[in-house]
Order: sequence, then C-alpha cells, then structure tokens
Amino acid sequence: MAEHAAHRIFASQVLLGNGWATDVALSVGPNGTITEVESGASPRAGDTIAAGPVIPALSNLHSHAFQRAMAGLAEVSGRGEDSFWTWRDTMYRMVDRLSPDDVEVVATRLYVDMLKCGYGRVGEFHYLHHDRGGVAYADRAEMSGRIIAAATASGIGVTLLPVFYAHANFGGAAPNDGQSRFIHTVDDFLALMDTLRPRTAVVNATLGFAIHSLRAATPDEMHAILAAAPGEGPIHIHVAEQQGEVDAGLAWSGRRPLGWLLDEMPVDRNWCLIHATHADTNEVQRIAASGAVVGLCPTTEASLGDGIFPATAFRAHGGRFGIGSDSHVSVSSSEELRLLEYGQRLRDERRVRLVDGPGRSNGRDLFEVALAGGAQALGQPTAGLKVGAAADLVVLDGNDAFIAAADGDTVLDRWIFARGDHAVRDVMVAGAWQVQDRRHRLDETIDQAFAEVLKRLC
Ligand code: NGQ
Ligand code: ZN
Repeated sequence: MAEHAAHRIFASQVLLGNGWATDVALSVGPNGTITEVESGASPRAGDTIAAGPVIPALSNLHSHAFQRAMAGLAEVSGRGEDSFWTWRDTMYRMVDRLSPDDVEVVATRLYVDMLKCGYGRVGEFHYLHHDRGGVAYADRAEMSGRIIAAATASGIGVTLLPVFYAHANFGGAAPNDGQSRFIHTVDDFLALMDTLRPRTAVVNATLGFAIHSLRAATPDEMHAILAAAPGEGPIHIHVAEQQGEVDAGLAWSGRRPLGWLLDEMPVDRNWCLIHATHADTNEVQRIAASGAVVGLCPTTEASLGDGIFPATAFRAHGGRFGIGSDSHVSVSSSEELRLLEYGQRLRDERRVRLVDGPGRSNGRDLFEVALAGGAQALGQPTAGLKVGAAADLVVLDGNDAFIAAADGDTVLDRWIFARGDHAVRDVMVAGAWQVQDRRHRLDETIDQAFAEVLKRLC
C-alpha cells in the first residue's frame, strides 16, 4: 500500500464506532489507519475540513464485476416465461465475448462507481478464470490479476474470492458449454490460490475463496478444498437463491440446500452465505446461531425474481447480514439498503421493519448491521471509525439541503430513504482520497475506455 504523509481530518459530525460525535478530529497515519480520534476538538491549521457529516465506508460483499457490462440488456421478454435461468443463458452469452482487457476496463469503471456510491471495499466473487472454450491462460491468474489491477487503479479495497466451479448441478453433473470458462479441478483451483497469495499480499487486498454453489461442487470436492485451503480468508457460497435450487437440492439429498450446508459443512463466522433467500424458520435460526453473514443483494434479487429473504425473523435471532450489488443492475449502496427494507415492508404490509427496537432510526440500524456484516464477510478485523481501523470513510454533502438540515441518525435516514447517491461527496480508502467533490482521477480515461468496450460488446 502506498505510504503517504500523516494528516488530520476535522468534521463537525462523525459516526464513530460508538455513535455520533461532534467536532471530531480524525488523525490518519502514514499506513492509512486511524491513529487518534478526538471529539470536542477545534480545527487546526493544515486540517482537511470535511464538507459535511463523515460516516464509515460500506463494504460491497458480493460482486461479479463483468456482469456490469450487461446491466439493462436482459430486459426484453423471450418466447416462454422469463426467469433467473433464462437470464443466466443471456449472461453466459456475454461471458463468451469477454477478453481480459474487457474485464479490466469494466471492473475499473464499476469500482470507480462503487466508490462514488460510498463503498470502500468490494468482495469480488470471481469465477471467470479461463479463455473461451475453457482454455487456460498462460498465467492461471490472468483474470484474477485483472480484478486486482482494476481495484488497485480505482483505489477501492478488494477481498478477492476466487471461485471453485466444477459442475452444472447437484450430484456432480457435467458442466455445460456456457460454463467452460469457470471450470477447475480441485488441484488446479488450489494452484490458483497459491499463485494469488503473494499477489494479494502487496496491495489493499484480502484473499478468501468461494465455492460457487452446491450445484457446482460435490461434497468431496468441498471437503478437499476446505482441508487444503488455509483458514485465513472468508469463505463465500451462493445458496438457496431460487425455489428451483431448493427443489433440486431436495431431489438430490432429501434435504433443503441450507439445511444440507449447515449439517455437512463447518459453517461459522468465517462463512458468507450469498442470498439464502429461501430459508425456512429452522434454517433462519441455524444461520443466525452459526455467526455466518448472509450476503443480501436486494436489487439483483429483485431483478432476477428470487424472492424475499426473511430478514426480520433473522434479525430477531441476532443474524448478521451485509449487502452486495452482485449483477450490478444498481451500484448504489443506499438503494440496496432501501430496497432491502422495502421488500420486508411490502411483504408485511407494515413500516420500519429492520430496526432493533422501538424509537430507533431505520437508516442507522440498516447501516450499522450492513457495515459490521460487510467487514466480517470480507475478512476485515474491524468495522467503523476508531483507532486502529482503516481510514475508509465517506463525506456526505453538507451543502445538500437534506443533509444540511439533518443531524445524527437523520443524516442516514435522509441519505438512504430520500437523497441517495447525490448525497455522497468525498470518499477516502486506506487514508487516501479516492473521490473528491464527486470526481475520481480516472473519470475521463475510464469513461472513454468503458464506452468503447460496451459499443464493441453490443
Ligand atoms: C452467478 N448470479 O454465478 O453469476 C449467479 C448466477 C448461477 C446470481 N446468482 C448463476 N445472482 O447461480 O448458476
Ligand atoms: Zn452472485
């Protein structure tokens, strides 16, 4: 990570690890962590004066970066019933056309947009490993390297989750042609992990890994990977997203996918269960008790017609969740949080669902749970602004009328439920400004490269 001079940020309101504080001076050390927090302070010469309230940057815990290129292109009805599975066919056709250069450009532009929406870190669930037809690149980490390069260029922190993918369905079914670029043997996958370990150690990156889904790996393969991969990073898996997957899981093992996973795998706080949409009452309790994070991707889950995760019941058991933008039909963190809450309201025909008790701000509780869950799922030791934590923060725009008229939790409620991305002004990651006054240093170059890639692909 780049070293830079120590500096101080002064802000009249900051959401610290222990709540809102006023007149706060945050000192940031040369390694990008917070070295001192003083509230009731006065600004000093040389301080950077924040142009509005300061909040911690969120983690985007689930991304398939290349899918940003097809956002909005799967919205025409087909001959039969449109579903998750017909969307997936469209997605596989896009996969077939992408070069490493394309992936790097799309990911860089996406990560710049994520920063501008208040995310400071992304979990890249990366399964596009090989060239067309499944031919391995000379460098087995070619595509993973492009993701690391995109994250590094944009300045976002990344938790890279190389994905093990070997089958088309439960029971070890042979993969189909559309999946050829994803496929590994266990040994090849472990070799990829070995290649990536030193490459992620030198940048703002954390290495974990993923099993694509219970459809894509057999129990033996999962056990082999868990036994061989060091327990250092987080483990992610897609599970129970669609009713069709639940039915296929039942047909295969007589058990529902989440029940099977919780019975057979050592699910604990190191795991992140992506979607978990179709969780029954018992599964909701068991996930919560395991300490695993559920990775909710509300805009994608809505887009794909997945269903509504029982988040209120899950929270009642102390369950942990974070948010992800997954297929990137939206990149907005405030929109993910808002839609998560609105799904629960639409189901229940009630208001203000995801709060931890009476008299609490919906925006604050959504934000705090997603902040902690996102950090846990991306293998970060702490969440929130405090001494020793990374200086990953967002300045909301104090000149925006909604923000200017708000203080404390109302700032979050106004941002999430009324103003959205317009409220995000500046973003710092690991102590360095990445977005200033809504501008990123790569804006011109990456916009142009991205436009060219989109034109060529479409
Ligand atoms: C994916 N995406 O791997 O990109 C999946 C779809 C699948 C989402 N589930 C493919 N949103 O699950 O087989
Ligand atoms: Zn996904």
